[in-house]
Amino acid sequence: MLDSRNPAVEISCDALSQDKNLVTSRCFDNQGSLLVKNPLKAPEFQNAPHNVLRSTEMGAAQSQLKKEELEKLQEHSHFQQKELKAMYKQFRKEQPQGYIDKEEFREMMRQMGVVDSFLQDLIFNVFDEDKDGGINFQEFVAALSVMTRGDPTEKLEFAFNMYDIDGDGVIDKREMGQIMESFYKLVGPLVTFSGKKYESPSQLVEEFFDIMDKNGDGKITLEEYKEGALKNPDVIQGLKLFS
Ligand SMILES: [Ca+2]
Ligand SMILES: [Ca+2]
Ligand SMILES: [Ca+2]
Repeated sequence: MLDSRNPAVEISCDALSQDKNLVTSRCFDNQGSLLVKNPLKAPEFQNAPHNVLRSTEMGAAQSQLKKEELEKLQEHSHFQQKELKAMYKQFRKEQPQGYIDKEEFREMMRQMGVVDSFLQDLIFNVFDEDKDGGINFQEFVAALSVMTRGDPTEKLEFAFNMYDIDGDGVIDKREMGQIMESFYKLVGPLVTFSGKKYESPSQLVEEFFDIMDKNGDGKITLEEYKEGALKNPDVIQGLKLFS
């Protein structure tokens, strides 16, 4: 959430953890659209991720997941096998090629109201774990699992990976500056940090580094990020894209 009054970019299905049939009844409506809680002013994630669940590894022609693939996905996600089966079936039907490319993902994001191409790419990059330019079924499941059912540590790592744009293992001020610029374009001045309002992205970046960059080297490591997040939950609450 960016702002408790305007939780604009929270992308998750509501109350997933309580819903045993989340994939069909909660996450996806009758048309196969992913229902998104609090999208960026868009009511739902229309026509979206049934385009997503494609897998090159699992084979375009494969109509069902193999037993060992299912077990592996279950092991590496918070989804049950029957949920994974339903997700796979639904998405495979729509997209036989096995992955979603960046343009398709951008279109999905636009439908969600994420119109900023920089933000679209940030989100794409964190989904595309192996950085091959496509999101396969495993990558989609992994990201959705963290976004909807991940524990706090998983979500922190997810956010960290998104902010670490160049993937060098640290967040620097340039990266955080780019991100805050985009957030500002999206939601306007942010209200974070116990209600304090920040009039410019750079002001927020400086405050963020003051709090998070423990050794003052201008870079935030995952450890610093996690530690800072634990000590300053409202900072992270204000900055994380997915809750
Ligand atoms: Ca990929
Ligand atoms: Ca970096
Ligand atoms: Ca540091």
